[in-house]
Amino acid sequence: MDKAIDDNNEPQKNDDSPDLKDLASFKSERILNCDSRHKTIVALGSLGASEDRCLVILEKKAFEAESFDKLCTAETTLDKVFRNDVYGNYDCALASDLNAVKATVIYPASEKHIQKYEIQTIHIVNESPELYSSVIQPFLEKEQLNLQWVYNILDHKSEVDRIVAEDTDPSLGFVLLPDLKWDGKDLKSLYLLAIVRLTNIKSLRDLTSEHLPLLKNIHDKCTNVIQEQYGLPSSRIRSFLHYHPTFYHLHIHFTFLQYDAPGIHTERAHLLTSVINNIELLPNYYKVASLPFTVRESDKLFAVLKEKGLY
Ligand code: M7G
Repeated sequence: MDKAIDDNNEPQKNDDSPDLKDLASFKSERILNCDSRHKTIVALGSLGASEDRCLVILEKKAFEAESFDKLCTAETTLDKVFRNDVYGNYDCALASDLNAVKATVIYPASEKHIQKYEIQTIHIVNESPELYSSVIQPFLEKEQLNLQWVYNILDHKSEVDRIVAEDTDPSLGFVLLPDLKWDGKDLKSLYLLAIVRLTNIKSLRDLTSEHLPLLKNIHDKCTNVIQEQYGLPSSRIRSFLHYHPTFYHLHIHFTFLQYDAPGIHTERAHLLTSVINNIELLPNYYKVASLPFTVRESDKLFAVLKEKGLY
């Protein structure tokens, strides 16, 4: 597998590190983000005596309508805040098994992981093909995040039991599995990822008519599997690519349409059907189009763009 693009001085995962059973060994140094809308908190710290940095991301889980009855028992206690006319306002405590929080631990965490989760001022860049080839592409070649987790999935070294569908064809193939962000259960937040087998397509920018069979294969097979396994027709699924992605190995996101998933905004998400259509209309569309993307003020790329007088 081509790993040249992995050469980025990131801390490597220590495969001997045990699975965590609790967070007692996590020492928090700084809260990077606390988002009341998405009900998430992100802390930067360390684990035990290690000097490596660790990120802990906690996210309150959504309710499940089917198990609402379990929420209304004597174990659900109410503490009155106020009552006014017909309005009663209470602090409510649920039994711990109903109050689970999704925890993501990134360890060791690189500077890029930290930047990704830290709340930031962001700007839009309208990336022309010339800007891409002269500035952005050379920058990306030096500054990419490690893709080992992607190769581990493709090589069946990690997350094998989570694979939902697989096509082993060397040029049309992919692996479809739940995204890191999805627990694999709650259909209201369904989030799957199709990772292509080809290792030479970095992003949307690299796609041409040569890749239409791959894109159509992924679209058709993944939407069929989602219909069969989760009962959701393609009309209820949002399939899209990010530009720029965080990880430069082509992958396609599949989410439940009514889920306000992170990263679905117009400045970043490109619907798979539109991508296919654009390439059908113009085979080299993504080579000649200006593509917007966002950059944070703390990104190294922002400093590079500033140096070029673009900000
Ligand atoms: P992206 O478009 O490169 O950027 O998507 P984003 O992370 O800003 O969205 C990469 C996708 O891969 C994201 O949706 C991640 O949640 C997901 N992802 C990242 N990692 C490290 C893993 C992993 O180890 N396993 C799985 N299943 N998904 C991952």
